[in-house]
Amino acid sequence: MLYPILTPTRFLSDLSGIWNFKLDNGRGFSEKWYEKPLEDPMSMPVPASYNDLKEGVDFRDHYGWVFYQRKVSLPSVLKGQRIVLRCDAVTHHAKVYLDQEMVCEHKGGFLPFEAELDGQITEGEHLLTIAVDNVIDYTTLPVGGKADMLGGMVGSMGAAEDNQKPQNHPNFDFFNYCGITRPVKIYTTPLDYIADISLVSEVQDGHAFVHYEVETRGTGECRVAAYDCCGKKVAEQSSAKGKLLIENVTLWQPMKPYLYDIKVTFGEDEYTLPYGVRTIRVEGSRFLINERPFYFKGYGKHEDTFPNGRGMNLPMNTKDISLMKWQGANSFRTSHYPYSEEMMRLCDREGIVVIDETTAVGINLQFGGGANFGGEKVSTFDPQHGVKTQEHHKEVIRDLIARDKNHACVVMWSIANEPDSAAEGAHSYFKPLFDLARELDPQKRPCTLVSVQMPEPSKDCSVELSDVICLNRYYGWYFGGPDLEGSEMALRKELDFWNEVGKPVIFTEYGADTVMGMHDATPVMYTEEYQVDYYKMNNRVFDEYGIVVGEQAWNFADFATSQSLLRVQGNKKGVFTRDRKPKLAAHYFRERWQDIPDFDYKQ
Ligand code: GCB
Repeated sequence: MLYPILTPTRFLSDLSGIWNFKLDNGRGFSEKWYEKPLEDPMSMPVPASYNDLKEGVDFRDHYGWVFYQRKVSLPSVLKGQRIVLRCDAVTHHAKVYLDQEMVCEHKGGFLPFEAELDGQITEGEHLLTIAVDNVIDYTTLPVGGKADMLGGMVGSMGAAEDNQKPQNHPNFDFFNYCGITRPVKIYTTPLDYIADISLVSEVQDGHAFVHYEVETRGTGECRVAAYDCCGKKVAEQSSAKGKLLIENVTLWQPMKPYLYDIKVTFGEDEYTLPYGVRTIRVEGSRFLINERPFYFKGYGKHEDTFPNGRGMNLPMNTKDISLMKWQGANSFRTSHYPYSEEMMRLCDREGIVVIDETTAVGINLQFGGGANFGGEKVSTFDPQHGVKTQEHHKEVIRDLIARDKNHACVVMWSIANEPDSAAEGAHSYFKPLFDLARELDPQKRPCTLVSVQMPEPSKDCSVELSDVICLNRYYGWYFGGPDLEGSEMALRKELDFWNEVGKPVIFTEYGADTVMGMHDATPVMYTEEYQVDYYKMNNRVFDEYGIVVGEQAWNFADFATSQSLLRVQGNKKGVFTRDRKPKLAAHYFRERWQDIPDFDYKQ
């Protein structure tokens, strides 16, 4: 799937701005709100999550549908073009109407979808309405507890049982922000057009073959050319499938990015894709980028800022990458959903390495001791009562790879975060998903699932399925805290097990909640000093194991969550605060990471 851009043959209009907005009162669809201008609408920016933009619990925690609306009209010069409406992310379920007609519907809140409007959009003004639903349950990704039961990761006791009002019960630890969180755009192409481009690099003796495949609709001649960063043509072919030879190639390297422009023309259509040439391979317990052992230094992140919620925030994305570079970090994971394409393009140009995660978080009914299903223990993959997400999970994998397959920054697919991967049925659930990702990715990147801490890691289906073992571990916090000595022993014991498995290991989460400004001479939990000691202990152990090829602290910054006894106005495991001020640990990591090279740190 191509990112929409302006080219000599394509027009692009970004519909970002203030839209009309209304919470559904249960009659939005029966009264067909999409057919006429919304009555007494609120003002709402697009893109943004709506939750933090008006006051009050009823607004922030609204359950169900909301309606966004604006007028659109297109210049008549676009007549005769193919006209496409593109929504980059609508969380979690969208119904899109143009005047009286529904033009498309989409499930899943973090990937783009499109509708062709050629027939519908005529001269004059049209009413564009996007109805958005935020309901999560055990058919959606991310997963929510059953709406009619107590649920979620941290179930509450008592009063909530008497409240029959439907609510979301996220089975995950981040606020269920929703709305139109990324831009809505209209773009055009000629009627015969370039539908997709897939690129794979092979590097030999300083030269690269870029294997390409252009998917087209209609008829026309296809030409593909590569330009270097000075705009000089370095290779050209005239077929829809083939390979470009780039002599004396400059590779895309972590922290030293280099992008070629791959320019495709087909009939009257033209599209240019920035592309970094690099290779990825796992060999034994090493993760090779351009054939050199890479060490991941960085974070699990969130798209989470105030008051945007999960709404795209280009300045904050830029700031985050700058702060990571200031520390010597080189990578992050898109926990726990695909991030905006703007962020992925930024990482390509900044040389940041990305582990790209699907929306599959919460596929684990063990959280809260099973309290999420009214206290009844339900096995996660129980065919009758367990999650019903596998088909949708496949769709998400398809759409994620379709969107991100050409990004140089993406070095691995994360199929899920902390599923119940040692449970009965986990292997049958995940094997087809790994197979699908491996089949669909033209670059054949490694695949992983990110494992939750568990008593018997040998039962984790990740041992067999993952190319790289990704561990979320909280030795010294949830497990063993505040006894860092005992926690260190337990961590070593687990790593001895992984040593035998022999695959590369990345710690994709480890962290301790820390309230900025809380200090003590004797480090106690929640102080900035404890966070530093916690990380020192964990890092000391990682350094002793050659199989550990990466450390990604949890989390880059404090972030919003549902309310619970364990969350103090959100999750405070950030190494930075939510407004990006460094805690002590940020300075500690800065010292550590500046001394750790991107390559050849281990072995
Ligand atoms: C985890 C989850 C992450 C949570 C984190 C925590 O294991 O993957 O989403 O936020 O723990 O802080 O508890």
